[in-house]
Amino acid sequence: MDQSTRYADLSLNEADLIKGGNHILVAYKMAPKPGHTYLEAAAHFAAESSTGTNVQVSTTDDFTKGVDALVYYIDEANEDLRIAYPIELFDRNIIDGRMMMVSFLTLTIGNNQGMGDIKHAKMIDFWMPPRAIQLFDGPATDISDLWRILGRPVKDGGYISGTIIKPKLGLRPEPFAEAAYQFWLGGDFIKNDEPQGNQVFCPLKKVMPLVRDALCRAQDETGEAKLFSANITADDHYEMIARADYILETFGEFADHVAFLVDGFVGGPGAITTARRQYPKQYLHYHRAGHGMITSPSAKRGYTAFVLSKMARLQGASGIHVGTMGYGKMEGEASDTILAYMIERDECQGPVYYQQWFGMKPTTPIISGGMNALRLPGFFQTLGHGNVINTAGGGSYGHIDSPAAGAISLRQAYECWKSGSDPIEYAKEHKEFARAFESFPADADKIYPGWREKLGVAK
Ligand code: CAP
Ligand code: MG
Repeated sequence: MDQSTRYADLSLNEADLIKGGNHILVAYKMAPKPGHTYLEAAAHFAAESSTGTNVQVSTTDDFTKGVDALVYYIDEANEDLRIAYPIELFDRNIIDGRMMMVSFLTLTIGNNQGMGDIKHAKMIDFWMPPRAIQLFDGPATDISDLWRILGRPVKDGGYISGTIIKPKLGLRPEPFAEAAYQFWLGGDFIKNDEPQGNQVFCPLKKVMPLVRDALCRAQDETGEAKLFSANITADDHYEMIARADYILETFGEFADHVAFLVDGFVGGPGAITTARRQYPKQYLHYHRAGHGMITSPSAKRGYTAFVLSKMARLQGASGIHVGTMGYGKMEGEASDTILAYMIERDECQGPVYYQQWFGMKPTTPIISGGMNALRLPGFFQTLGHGNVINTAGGGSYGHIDSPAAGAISLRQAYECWKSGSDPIEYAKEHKEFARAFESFPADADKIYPGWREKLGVAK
């Protein structure tokens, strides 16, 4: 059934829709299956994403038609489909009237994923009107709260050197806490790896007291504040709360040094909002493990990593992993800087829409995935600043001298970039950075050809 007369209006002007502020606009890359015209498939897509189905229903009235999602732009050659969703379509909390991410997803990336007449559709951008920005939680804390604890300027406080306790799983409480202590002797920030929680060989109630002790000893030894991002992800809301409460009680006087890590993609919007709303004083660290199933450029459905990052800020993530702009081990490229700029700035041009955030707190770009000191200078050059959290697991625990040396090499890489120094020249004066070349020789060969001769390191 061709529904384009009802669910499409190509006379609508995007600038007018933005000025009107009554719609959430969404841009997709969509292709219909053979045998369906583009506009007909697009209109059915909009129907299934709002008020319709595949046939007319007798219960539709004029009001219903007034909240139809409308296709307002198509460019078949580029698979460009843009839809205007009336803001009234989206579910609101009964407890406080706020908007919720699960409703945004269930409409804009719900039944329309897998329709019989759609070959593929992937969301590449969306625009939130001012009213929606007012109605999403947004971050309660941001990187300035961490800089304050670290004793740094709360504006442009700079690079936070971090790691992930490695190996990813398999450490019992004592070696886990020792790994943490060893890194904290040189670095700022440690996170649980995304699957670490309450495994039987490392019970949370045994390991957290030891991690707290390691944090205190490292603080005493270095005279510097240390931070820990504790994974509280669980299926059950009350399990998350039990973990968070126990961790805060355990860290006691240093509870403000604790961030909460939530595997937000696999955990879903509810897990993020549990942490955001139950613990607004704690930095909310959004780990995106699993996102690649739909955000990978090889995936033609779902949404992009850019869209995920933008949704995370709306939901209230204090920080989210945004990749390494192609410098690390995961998929990514230099143009991914847009993920960082969109979540840290108060307004930014996305792939399709210009988004204003109206003072919503920024979300920190968290840089992770195969990073080490050698890869960082090029990364900072690409991003253009160092106001990020970097977590390097292999880049710290793989340093041939020690985790602390690995941590120090990360910071030295930042200082090297910030000072505009040549990395090889900088390495001649900074031992831990120099030893990173020997720790990661394949990277050194690739990024700094001839480094052995220049640094006098024998094969
Ligand atoms: C990195 C990491 C992170 C990935 C996630 C891992 O470890 O802990 O989970 O960075 O990817 O388990 O691989 P390494 P992203 O530092 O040892 O690579 O940040 O792109 O979401
Ligand atoms: Mg990990």
